[in-house]
Amino acid sequence: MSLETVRVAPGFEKYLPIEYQDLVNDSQFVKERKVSEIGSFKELIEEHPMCAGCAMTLFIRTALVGLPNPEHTIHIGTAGCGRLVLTQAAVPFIYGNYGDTNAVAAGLKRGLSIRFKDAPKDVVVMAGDGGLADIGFAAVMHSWFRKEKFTTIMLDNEVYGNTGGQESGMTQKGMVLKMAPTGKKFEKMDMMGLAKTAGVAYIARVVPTNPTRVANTVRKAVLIAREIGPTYIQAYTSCNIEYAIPTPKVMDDAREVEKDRYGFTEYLTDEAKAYWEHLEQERRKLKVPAAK
Ligand SMILES: Cc1ncc(C[n+]2csc(CCOP(=O)(O)OP(=O)(O)O)c2C)c(N)n1
Ligand code: SF4
Repeated sequence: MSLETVRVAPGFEKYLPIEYQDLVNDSQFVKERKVSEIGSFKELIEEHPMCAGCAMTLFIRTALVGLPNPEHTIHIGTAGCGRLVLTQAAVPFIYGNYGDTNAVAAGLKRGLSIRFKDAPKDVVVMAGDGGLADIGFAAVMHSWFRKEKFTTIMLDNEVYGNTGGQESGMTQKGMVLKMAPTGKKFEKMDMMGLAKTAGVAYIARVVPTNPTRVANTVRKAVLIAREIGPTYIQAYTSCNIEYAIPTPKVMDDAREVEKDRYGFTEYLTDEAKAYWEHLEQERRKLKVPAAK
């Protein structure tokens, strides 16, 4: 949880793997990074076993750049494609059973707040639409109603990708999938609306067509969760395998979906808005440029 706890004795640093040296000397652990700098610093994730062209990977890669304090962040994930990337990142990861990510995150966040009163520890759940809107639905809703202070990010590929194409509550009505051969009979769940009803402090919907926006949204969500209450990001992260999107067309699909039905939206409660304005003022005073 802290570089200090794994700091090697002076003089021995040079014997550690180059990956470790880069991480402690030239990554987000040392200073805040911008999406536009990707390629010129050591990223928290560099390798993964996801399908070629998977938009979920692009989303997670840029989302990680937005973490305000990765050294003191814990990710909670579960079965589903996203954990294949998250488990490779230089951020501690806890594998919740499928369906209980938000219960695990709530307990963890509360424990961390007691143990580290003066040092904020950020907890971020990243899981699929099946994991959050279907099997984990109750735990998600209760973490929101109870105002648990962590961020939930839904990797919404509108299908159970990892298990071969079952419909989820987030699949669009009428969609035919390998394991929904007669087409989905119900509407896509309105998780944004449910988040609002539950009093979630910051809610955003994004598509990874604009990586800077993804990183900024994650930063905002994590900072607001730290101080105010639960935050929720719903990210369209198409499954090119189950939706048969040719790899070179993945971003075309993302742009079309964004234009048609998944435009960037954000909502803040009054309390979250006031807190965010305060943070922005402080940032301006310190003359720290906004991330780009
Ligand atoms: C309690 C439980 N039920 C079912 C499964 C099997 N399972 C593993 S991944 C998965 C679907 C994942 O879909 P989603 O959460 O939408 O993530 P994606 O793979 O699409 O990213 C299921 C049903 C499981 N691991 N645990
Ligand atoms: S199955 Fe779909 S969501 Fe999973 S890694 Fe492949 S393209 Fe991505």
